[in-house]
Amino acid sequence: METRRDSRTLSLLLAVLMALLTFAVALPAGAEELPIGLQPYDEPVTITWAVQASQVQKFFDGDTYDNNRWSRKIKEDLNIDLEVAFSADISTDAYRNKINAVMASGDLPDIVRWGDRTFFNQAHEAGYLYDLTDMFDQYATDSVKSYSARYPDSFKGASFDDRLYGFPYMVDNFHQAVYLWIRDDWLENTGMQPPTTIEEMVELARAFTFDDPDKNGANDTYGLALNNRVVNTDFGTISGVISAFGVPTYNQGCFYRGDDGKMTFGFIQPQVKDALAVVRQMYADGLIDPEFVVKDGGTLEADVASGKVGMMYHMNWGTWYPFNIIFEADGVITRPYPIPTQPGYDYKIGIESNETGDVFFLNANCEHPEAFMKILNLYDATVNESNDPADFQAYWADEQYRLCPVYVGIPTELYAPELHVALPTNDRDSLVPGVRPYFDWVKGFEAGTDTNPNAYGTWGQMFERGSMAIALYDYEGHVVQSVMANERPEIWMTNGSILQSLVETTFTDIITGAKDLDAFDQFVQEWLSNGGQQTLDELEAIYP
Ligand SMILES: [Ca+2]
Repeated sequence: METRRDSRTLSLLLAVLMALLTFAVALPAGAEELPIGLQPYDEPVTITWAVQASQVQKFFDGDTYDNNRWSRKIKEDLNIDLEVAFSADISTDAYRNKINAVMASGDLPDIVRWGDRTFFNQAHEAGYLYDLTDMFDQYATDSVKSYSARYPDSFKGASFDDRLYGFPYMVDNFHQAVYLWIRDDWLENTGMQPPTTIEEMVELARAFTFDDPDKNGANDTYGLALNNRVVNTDFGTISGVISAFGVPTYNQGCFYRGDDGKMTFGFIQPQVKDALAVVRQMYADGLIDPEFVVKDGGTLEADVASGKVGMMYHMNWGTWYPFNIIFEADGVITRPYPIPTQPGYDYKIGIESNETGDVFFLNANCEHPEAFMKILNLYDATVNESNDPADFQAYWADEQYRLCPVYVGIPTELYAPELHVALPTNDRDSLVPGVRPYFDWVKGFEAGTDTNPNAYGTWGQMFERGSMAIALYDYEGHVVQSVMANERPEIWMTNGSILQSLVETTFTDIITGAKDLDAFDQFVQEWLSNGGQQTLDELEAIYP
C-alpha cells in the first residue's frame, strides 16, 4: 500500500510538473497569474495621448514627456508603446486651443484628458468617444471597479444614457473650494494676525504693500495677488471676496436656486457689486499690482517665486502649486485660512457639480481599446494597491503620476477624512498602503525631519488646520453645488464662453476703474439678454 501511494504521488507530481512546464512554454513568465486587464500584449501596440503640459511637472534622470518612468513601465509590463500626440500647456489656453483644433479636424489622440463639458457633448455627438461600458466590466480590476461605487456622481458625469464614455477624475466637491493663502513670514514681519473679515483682509493687504513685509527696505511688494482672469481661474481669483458677500461662485460660475426658489447665477447677484467695490478700492489704494491685467497663471507664478506677493485666494492645493516654488527656494511657508467673511452675510462657497470634472476619454477609433483599461489598471495596481512603498515613491510622488496617460485621479484630499482620524491617534496601520506616505509626510514635515516638496504639499492640505480640514469642517453648511451637470442648455454651449468673457472684462474694468462701479448693473442686463436668461430658463427645465 505504501509503495502504491508513493508511486501515485510521484505520478501526480510529474503531471503537475508537466503542466507547469507546458504553461511556462506557452506564456510569458507570470502572465498566467495576471487578471485579463493587466496582461501584456503579445505584439507591441502603440497608443497616442494628449499631454497636459505644466510647470508643475517634474522630470528626473533626463526623462521627457516622450520617455519617462511611466512610458517605460507601460512598455515593460504591458508591451504598449506610448506616443505623445501633442503636448500643450494646461495653465494657459494652449491645451484648450489644441483640443478645439483636433476636435475640428476629428483627429483625436487615443487618450485625452479634458474637463470641458462642451467638448464632451460635442465629441460624443460626433461619435468620437469610445463607449467604455463593456470594456470596463470586462477589463477593470476589482480595485478599479470599486471606484464606480465610491464615486457614483463622477461616473454618472462621465456617462450618456447610462453608458460610460470615459474614466472620471473623481474630484469631490471640496476640491474646488476657495481659501485665503498667506505667507507665514510676512505675517510675522508685519506683526499682523490672519484676517477673519474682509476689512481685516484689506488691512493685511495694506500692510503687505506698504510695511515692507520682506524687510528689504524697498517698496516692492503687493498685498493681494490677482490673475488677469479675475474669476475664471484657480489662483489669483476674487471669488473668495464674492463668497464672503453670500454669493456662491466657482470659476465659470455657479448656477443655483436662490432664496425665491428660482434658478439664478452667482456673478449677477447684486452683492457682487459690493464685492467688486472692495477690490476696486484695493486697486485704487495700490494694494493690487496695476500690471495684473496682463498677468496670467505663469506670470503670477513668477511673482510668487520672486516674493512680490504674500496673499492670494486659491484652491486647496496651494502648497503643491505655486507656493511650493518659494518653499523649495527659500523655505517660505504659505498656509491656507478659511475665507475672511463680511459681517451681515452668510458666506457661500460655490463649487461645480460633482458630476463634472476632468474625464479621461478614449478615441472611438482606437485600434487597441483594451489598452486604456490595461494602463489604468496598471496605474492603480502600482500606486494605490502596491505594498511596496518604493512603487508609490517612483510612480506617484513628485508629480510622476501625471506622466501616465490615464490614472486614478484620487488626489490626496480624497483620503482626508481617514487621515484626519489617523494623524492625531498615530494610527498609520488603519490606512490603505497608498495613503500611508501622506501620513508619513505630514508627520515628517511637522517634526521638521522631512522638508521635501511632497511633505510640504501634503502638509498644507492635511495638517489639522490644512485646507482639507477647513473644507470638511469649517465650510460645512456653506457649500453650494452648481446645478448644471453634464446636460447643458444649447444656448449655454454656444454663448457660455462669450458670457464668461463679459464677466471677466466687466469685472476687470470695474476693478481698474476703466468703468464705473454702476457698470455692473448694465452688465447684469447684458448677461441676461445675451443668452443668460435663456440659460436660466432652460436649466429650470433640465434640472427641475
Ligand atoms: Ca520690500
